[in-house]
Amino acid sequence: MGRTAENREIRNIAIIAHVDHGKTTLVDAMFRQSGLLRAGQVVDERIMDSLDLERERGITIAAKNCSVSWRGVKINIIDTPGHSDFGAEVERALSMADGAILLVDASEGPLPQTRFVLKKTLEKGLKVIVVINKIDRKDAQVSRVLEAVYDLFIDLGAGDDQIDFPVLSAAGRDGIAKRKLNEETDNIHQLLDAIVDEIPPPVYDPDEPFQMLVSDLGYSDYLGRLAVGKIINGTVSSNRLLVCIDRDGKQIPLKVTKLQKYEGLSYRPAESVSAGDIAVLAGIDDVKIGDTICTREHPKALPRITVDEPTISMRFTINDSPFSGQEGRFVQSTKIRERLFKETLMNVAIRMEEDRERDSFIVKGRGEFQMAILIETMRREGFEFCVGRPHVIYRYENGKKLEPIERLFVDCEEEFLGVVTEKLAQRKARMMGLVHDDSGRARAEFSAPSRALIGYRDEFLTDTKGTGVMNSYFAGYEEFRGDFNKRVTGSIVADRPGKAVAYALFNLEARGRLFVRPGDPGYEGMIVGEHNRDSDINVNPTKEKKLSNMRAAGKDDAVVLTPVRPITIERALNFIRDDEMVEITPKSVRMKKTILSAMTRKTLRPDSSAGSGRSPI
Ligand SMILES: Nc1nc2c(ncn2[C@@H]2O[C@H](COP(=O)(O)OP(=O)(O)OP(=O)(O)O)[C@@H](O)[C@H]2O)c(=O)[nH]1
Ligand SMILES: [Mg+2]
Repeated sequence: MGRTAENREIRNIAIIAHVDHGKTTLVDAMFRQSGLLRAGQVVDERIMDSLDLERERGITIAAKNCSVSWRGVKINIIDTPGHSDFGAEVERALSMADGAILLVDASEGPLPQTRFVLKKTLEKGLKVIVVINKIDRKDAQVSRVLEAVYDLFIDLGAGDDQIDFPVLSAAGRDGIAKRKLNEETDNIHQLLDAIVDEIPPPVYDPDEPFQMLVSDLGYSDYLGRLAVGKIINGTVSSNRLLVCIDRDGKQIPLKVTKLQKYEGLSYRPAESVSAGDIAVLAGIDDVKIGDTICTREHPKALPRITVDEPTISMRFTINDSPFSGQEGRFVQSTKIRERLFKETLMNVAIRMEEDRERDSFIVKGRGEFQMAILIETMRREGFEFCVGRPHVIYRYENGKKLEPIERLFVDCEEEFLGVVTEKLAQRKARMMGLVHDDSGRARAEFSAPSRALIGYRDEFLTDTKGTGVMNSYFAGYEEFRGDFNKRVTGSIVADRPGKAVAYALFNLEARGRLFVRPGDPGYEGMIVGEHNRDSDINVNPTKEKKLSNMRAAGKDDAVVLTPVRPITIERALNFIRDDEMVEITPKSVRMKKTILSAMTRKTLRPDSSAGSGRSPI
């Protein structure tokens, strides 16, 4: 073991919490009050949510770095997502941090993802500052929530010094944070002080040569690929000859053409960057997250970033519908492969395998929402492709089949608990706990197979009349709990090409719920609706009324159709079955049978009309 030294000019913190507990909003307050933004400067809310999809959905998708300066100390901040599908982003962010701010909503208390992110942080031995946030909420219960946080630390086996965490109460949106709940303040200075005083500065070994762990990749139009990471030891300067050590231990020589470090929201050129700080290196093409960048003279790899294994998989193929190539710029399999491969480089949670036999790609990740975001991102870039139904990834150990299991927390009005519990029980979920509170709400905890939850959220919201809240975290693999039958419905499938016609749709309404409107183009094998029964039916949505009777023809225009809810990517992924796919283009989301011809479907699989486990939407 070498010597250790501290870089007291730096603090590296990750901001972690359950989804929506106010992380990104708190970072805004840090920007404002550390002098980064001019007084009165008008900026968007949640400045760090810079991706289009983050702004549209109001949620953080990727962990991102920024920095503020406080009392002469540079604080590198990593804002992380709270949605469980993006949990790997938190694990990646923690690889750059020496401490974490755990935000907990003052009314909701610790929720499943609070547990997940705290567990990862404690496992790394990082110091935590607890911030009970949103104390301005009328239903805030600061002391009860704080008690629950202590319980959580104990439950997760926190060490004594970790349990001895500093606590602040905050209203991030109002820019307030304080140690004592009843003290008056109009700023978050005490929080910034706590970061400087209580989060340990990064330590390094002054005798070791330069080593940096690549924790993020960026891209600049001028500089090309950027490698972002914490400098673990030594110092780096521009134009140094270095090597990058990859997963297999291979050393790839490289030269840093430009060296930068974080300053506020972006990065600025730097002569050199020293141990403990986060550097942004340009000039390195062949680098991946988890690689070590070090000197050619002393190449020594750091432990790679590890993230939980993917639990779900989905098939991506070229768009083989008759409409293929009409709306997208990138349609070829080579382009899709290239794009998915790029995703695996930038996104530690995503893996990709090629299935040459079926000219398709198996993409693995953490959840349906994460997949939906990847699909949406690709279609906006101009891609056209098809995807299959998400499947959970099974494992086999000692001859036993194992499946991913989630810990599910349901919060709903008591009157809906019965139906929720019944449906979950049908899906092999087990109730682990139940608390009734005074306000007539029930909180139930289940251990549920991940496959039971795919596509369940919509149904849950319907069953609880929109008032239920459900949250889950991945608890690990357990023995397969056996098949289960869900309530099933079939598909209403077009049997020919052509535009849908009001008259035909009106007559089809009795058969189920429709997805298309009059005038929507279609093709044979396209799914135009959800059948009320558990079988598929082939129909003609283009059928016009015979114009033999003038009066009747006039009436036709007056047909009133039930409004059609637009098909979103998430809805489509929840809806399709194993023999169906979603067709995605920059302009459209359509669902179709994998085999388009009704005749071929019939000959290949005479029983293909039987429903196979779709829940109604
Ligand atoms: N009442 C109240 N609401 C707040 C406060 N801070 C944030 N919010 C609101 O909470 C919601 C979520 O805020 P975000 O900052 O996006 O939360 P987040 O933790 O970054 O969310 P994810 O990154 O998606 O996990 C927004 O509607 C905010 O306006 C606060 O101090 N008080
Ligand atoms: Mg956020």
